Formats: sequence, structure tokens, C-alpha cells
Amino acid sequence: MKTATKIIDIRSDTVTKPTQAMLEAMIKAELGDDVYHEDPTVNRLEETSAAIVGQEAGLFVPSGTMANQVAIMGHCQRGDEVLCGEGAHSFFYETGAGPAIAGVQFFPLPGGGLFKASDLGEAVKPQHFHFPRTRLVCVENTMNRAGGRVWPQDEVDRVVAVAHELGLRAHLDGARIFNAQVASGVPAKRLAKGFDSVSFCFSKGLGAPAGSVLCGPAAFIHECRRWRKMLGGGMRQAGILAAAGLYALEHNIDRLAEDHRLARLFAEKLAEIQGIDIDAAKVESNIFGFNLPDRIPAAAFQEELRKHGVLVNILSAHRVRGTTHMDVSEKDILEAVEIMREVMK
Ligand code: TLP
Repeated sequence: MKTATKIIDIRSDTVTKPTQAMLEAMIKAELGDDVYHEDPTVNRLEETSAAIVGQEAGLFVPSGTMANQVAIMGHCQRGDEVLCGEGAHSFFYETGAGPAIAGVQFFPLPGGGLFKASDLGEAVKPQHFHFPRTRLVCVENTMNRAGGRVWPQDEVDRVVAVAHELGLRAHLDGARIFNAQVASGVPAKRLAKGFDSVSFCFSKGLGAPAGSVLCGPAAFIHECRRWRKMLGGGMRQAGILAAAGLYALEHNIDRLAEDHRLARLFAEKLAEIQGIDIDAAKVESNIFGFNLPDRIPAAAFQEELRKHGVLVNILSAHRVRGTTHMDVSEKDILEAVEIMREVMK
């Protein structure tokens, strides 16, 4: 059986390595101590990021996880409740940090990650000592576990409006907000409109080695700076990383369209393979999930692919995830499809 000519890693768009040009931008970065708020490159990245999503201020953090958790800590008190979609990253993939560190409980709403504004009212708990105080709603766009789906903007607008009517704050986990922007043609600033805080990542499709940003009103971000310090996220001469973020914003947004084209192509080719269940028309950005028949556990499929040089992630017992990103080409995609075809035999 065929083995890939090089490792084709489609586990995540987090696996990319910085390009030479990005590394050069990092080397040249002007630095200072960011815990004193004195790193000029970090400051520039924070200001640029906040402007992009229409917020007053930004806070550079090491990871998307820390951005979400700092946001939750900034909005909530211990014992508060956070409403989110099923499988939301902040709830599903952050190692229980919400309850363990921020002290909140999550209440996932149905809908495969893209819930309805009309579900919020019912989910908010009555004001009585029996119940947690429902405080925050988190929207994730694009929605990772839903297969990189882009939220319908009118539903996002309704969620934000209803959240505010109910006295809740609204946080946007926009780890892949630029994928949503490129897929929908709606600018990030519009996607983020009305939210009380917005986070996005430089280390996903944008190709930076690390770093995310949390944006919001100046007073809120000032407070969040304390939470970041408490979590160990004060990184001193972090301008080295911020320079990669600035480079990514300037050079790597428009090219996401290519990742989306390849994800769709991948899905179309997979749909032709006997036993793989995927609706290519539903692949909107750079993430795709597909189902395997009962006879093939996802873990066995993953292991067999690994032996032949293709790395994928598992979503559940029979569901697998692939992603496209700047370090995989059309040739890699077509090779990976052929290996999957063989493995399915
Ligand atoms: N997602 C990772 C894994 O943790 C699942 C991936 O490979 O997709 N928000 C969203 C929507 C994310 O998808 C991720 C990362 C994060 C936040 C967290 O970012 P990091 O990994 O920087 O902490």
C-alpha cells in the first residue's frame, strides 16, 4: 500500500510552522517588558487587533484557551453560569478550566454548536438562591466541532441582542474569525459587532507559532490583564511572538480562501469513497468532519493512516476531522485521499 511521500498532517491548522519571512519579522521585532505594558510590538498588535474587531483595547495572550478563560474570568464570578453551544471549545476542549479555575459552570445549548437565540430565554436560570447566576453567553465562529461552520450573521445578531435583553454578556470565541470572514465575505468587525469581548488566534490558519488576543472595552481589558498575570500568561519580551501575529494579519488572511477551496475539494473526493459519509456542500471553511461505517472505529482508521504518513484527529467513536492549512498543498490533499481510499478497502 502507498505511503505518503512526506507526513501529511491534517490534524489541525495549529500545526503550521512559521515561514522564513515571518521568522525575519520576529527577529527584527522591537521588544520591551510586556508585563509592564512596555513591549512596543505587543502594544501595536493589541491596538491593531482591537481595531480589526471594533473594540477599544486588546490583550495578547499565549493561547486561545487562555483568551477564552481570561474572558470568562473577566465577565463572571465564582458560581456563575455560561451558556454555550454543544461542543464549544471553552466548554469541551479546555480541560475543565471553566469550572476548575474560573469557577463557572457551563450550560450547553442544543443545535450542534450553532444554537438559536430563542433558546437563551429558557436557559437563563431564575434569580433564586437555588440557581447559578447566568452571566455569559459564548458564541464560537467558525464553530470547530460543527465542522468549521460559519454562523448565519442574522442569528448571531439575534443572540447578541437577546443576551443583552436578558442581562447577559456575550463573548465571541473567534479563534478562526478570519476563516469566517473569508468564507462569508462579512468583515471581522461586523462579525464581532455587539459582543462584549472577542478573542481570535494567530496560531491557527494564520500560521503564527503561538499567540491569541482578547479584545473588549478598555476597562474590561485592564481588568483582564490581572487575570492573565494570575494564569501565568505575562510573557515579558513577547514582542517576538507579537511580530508573528502582526505579520500574519498583514499577509495570511486572504490566502485562507485557498485552504477553504482545498477543504471542499478534499470533502468532494472523500464523498466518492465507499463507506465515508460526508456532505461536501456543508464544508464552509478549512475544517471537515466525516463519519465512518460501524465496522471501522475512528481510532483504528487514524492509526492505519498514521502508519501511511497521514495524520488526522478523532471527533468521536466513528467521526474523524481533517483540516487544511498553509502547510498542505493540493498535491498533499490528493495523496491523502488516495491513502484513505486504500485504508477503507
Ligand atoms: N482548537 C484546537 C484543539 O484544541 C481542539 C484545534 O486543533 O482545533 N477556540 C477554538 C474555536 C479552537 O478551535 C481552539 C483550538 C481554541 C479556542 C484554543 O486555542 P489554543 O489551542 O491556542 O489554546
